[in-house]
Amino acid sequence: EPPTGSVQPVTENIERFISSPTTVESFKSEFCRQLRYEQGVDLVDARTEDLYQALARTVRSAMVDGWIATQASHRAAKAKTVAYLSAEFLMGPQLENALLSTALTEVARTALAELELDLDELTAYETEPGLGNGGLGRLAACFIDSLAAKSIPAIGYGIRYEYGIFRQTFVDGRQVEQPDRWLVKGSPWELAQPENSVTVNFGGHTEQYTDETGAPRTRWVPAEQVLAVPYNYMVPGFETRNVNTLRLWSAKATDAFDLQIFNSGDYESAVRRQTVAENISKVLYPEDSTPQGKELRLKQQYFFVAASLRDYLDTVLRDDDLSTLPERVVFQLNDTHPVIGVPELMRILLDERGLGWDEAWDITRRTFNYTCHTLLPEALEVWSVDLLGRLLPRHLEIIYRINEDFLGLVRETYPGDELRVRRMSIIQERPERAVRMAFLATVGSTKVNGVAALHSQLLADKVLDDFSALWPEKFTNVTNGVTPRRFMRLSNPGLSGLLDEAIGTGWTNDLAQLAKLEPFADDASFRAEFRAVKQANKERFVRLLAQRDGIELPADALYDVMVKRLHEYKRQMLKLLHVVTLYDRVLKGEVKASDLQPRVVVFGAKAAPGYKMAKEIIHLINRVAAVVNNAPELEGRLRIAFPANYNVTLAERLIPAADLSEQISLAGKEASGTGNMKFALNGALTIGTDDGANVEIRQLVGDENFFLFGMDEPAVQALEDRGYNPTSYYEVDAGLRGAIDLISSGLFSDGDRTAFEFVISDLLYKDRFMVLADYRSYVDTQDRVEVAYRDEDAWTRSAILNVARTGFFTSDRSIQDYLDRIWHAPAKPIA
Ligand code: CJB
Repeated sequence: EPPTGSVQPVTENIERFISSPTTVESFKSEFCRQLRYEQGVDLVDARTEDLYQALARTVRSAMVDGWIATQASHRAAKAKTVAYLSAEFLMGPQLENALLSTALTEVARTALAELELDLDELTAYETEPGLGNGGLGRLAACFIDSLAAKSIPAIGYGIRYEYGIFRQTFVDGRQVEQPDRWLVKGSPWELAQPENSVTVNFGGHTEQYTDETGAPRTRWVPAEQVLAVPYNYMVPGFETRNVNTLRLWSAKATDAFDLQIFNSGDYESAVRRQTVAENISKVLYPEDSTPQGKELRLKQQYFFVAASLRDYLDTVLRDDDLSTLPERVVFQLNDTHPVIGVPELMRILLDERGLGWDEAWDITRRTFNYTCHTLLPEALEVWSVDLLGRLLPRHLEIIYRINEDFLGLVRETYPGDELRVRRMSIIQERPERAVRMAFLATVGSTKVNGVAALHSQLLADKVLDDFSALWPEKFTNVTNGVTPRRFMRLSNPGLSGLLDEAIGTGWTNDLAQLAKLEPFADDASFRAEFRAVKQANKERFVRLLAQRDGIELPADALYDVMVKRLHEYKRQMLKLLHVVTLYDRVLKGEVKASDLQPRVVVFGAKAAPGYKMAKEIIHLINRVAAVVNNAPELEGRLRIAFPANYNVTLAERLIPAADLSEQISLAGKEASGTGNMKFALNGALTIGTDDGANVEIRQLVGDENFFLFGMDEPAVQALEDRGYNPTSYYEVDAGLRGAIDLISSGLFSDGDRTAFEFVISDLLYKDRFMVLADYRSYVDTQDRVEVAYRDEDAWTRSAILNVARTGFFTSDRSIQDYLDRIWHAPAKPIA
């Protein structure tokens, strides 16, 4: 469409006048222009910061043509769009990925070298945007990468938090959180579009009135307004010209607030209200899987969802007729955080577009789909009716009506079954009246999916069993995946080079081709090369950790890695008990230190700031590390490294260096896991329970290439039903007793025997996640790992087979499954 107003374009094709920096010469020129005219510094005076900013903006400008063309082409084609609604996008560093996707890595390297600058040095300078907590946010980032790579019209919608996930530091071994001020120097990757800002309303009341036709209608009369300002991030696809959009919203006070400043005379309180508005996008809530039910959090959710729906309908779609909406867009709900979008779309269709209830409901239900990421009951969001009614009165009315109709259907289907009606109600009555967001999502969506085969089965059989009985066809599975661009090609250039030589370069966007690697497992010279790559990756990681954290490690050791959020259900305590057991055996003279397989145990984990047990476990790990790492008895053969502030940047260096991947959650608790996939794809063997996607990994790599231990989900259920008594395990197992007693002895706490009572007494008397029940199986399996690792050839063979057999776990395949089972949105590669 031509721009409105008096300004007319001078030509259709402005690309005649400008060109994107795709050659060494033009790259150099754009870089210098950025440095001088945008950063305002001369090359000789430029600091690393200036150079990085100029470089990033140069690369960004190389993506703009594709980005503009993608939007124009998709609009012209009226292409069906996937709108991925997610409160988190844990993107990781952008520069390398943008260079890879634009195929400009070598151009940039050469251009910079000609200016006597080093690409790798500038790459290392980048601070990542930490706009997510963990798996759920990183999955969203992998998904938008794959959507772009597959040329699917897609938009990611989320929040531009001013402060991302906190920066973790350790003080005396305890976690201390520092604010993540990732935006203080500005982000070179974003394009603000304040002219496309939209208004989001809150509070107030509703009114009934009759419209021109005499029909009764409702309108929402809100009390507060906030402006949502879009910031666009380009999402380039690998080996396609398509560049999709990630649109993150930032909250700003509206003019209404400014007017009050003029009129009220109460300047201070007017400014204070402005701050209140802008608080909405201030900070990412750091609780992973444990929603706190805070008012500001609900405001965040409605804020970004309302802005996104408004943006999609008015700016992207620009279509008056919404009756075909389900053919034009699919709103994918990434967990329950965006579920308020269901009543929001209903409100738009009913109150703004004047549709009748039935038609509005039909459109809404056909437009939304819901992905559930958990099985933990405490992770399922509920919003008190009180709070929701105060903040979003019209939405609460709509939710009540949805529930009324839905319970009508339940009564009709199961006459007289009032117990079932109460169980299935979207509104829970106790402990307080509240909206069950997972139920609202299920009722308001066409499809509901879990994120691994076991998880989807448990969802249908346990968490949402009544719903799957009512609507079996609604439930499906899409096993998670990870992007091989970032987590192989970029993070593991050594392995990538080997793969390119062995099987060609096609694997990067067709990961099933990894199967061609299979015969190389039996090739001794290939195994030697594979081992050399792993060794070089360890050395690279050792150098990084020395520089980043001042941690000195041997590179010649089994690298045993457990990185993920700190959660009791993930069982970092089980890993720690194993380490303490190894130490205890040496102290007791049961094992000679010289017989120990040299091992470096790496932990990386952030705890939610208010999660006491998780923080105590972090403290305990650090205290054990301090003793073990300096214990003369161990002769340096057992080391614990717990670098603070594990993030995507560190993951990219650590995962390629790992030999052993720890995936040891209690069976039935980890929905899927995605770290497990990244490790296997980088040639680590897994020690794991039959949980989440571990099940599928093991099926694919084969039992002989996977260290399975512990109870499976039915065994866990049976033990729970029998009554679980952790102390009984302590009493009969001398190894377990040794480890626990060593912790209680004060050895790790300067003689203070009570220092870790909070953790230890919970283990002995409660142990909700059955650490003690799985201890023996875990430690015995670790002993098998140690033996297996000593057989270099057999181990390497298994590692290669892990790579060859896990191509299934590319997020490209996940996206294809979403397309086939849920979205049905065709690819639209641009010319
Ligand atoms: N997950 O990261 C989160 N946060 C939540 O609040 C709930 C679940 C994780 O999502 C990942 C992506 O689906 C899963 O792989 C992981 O098992 C799950 O814990």
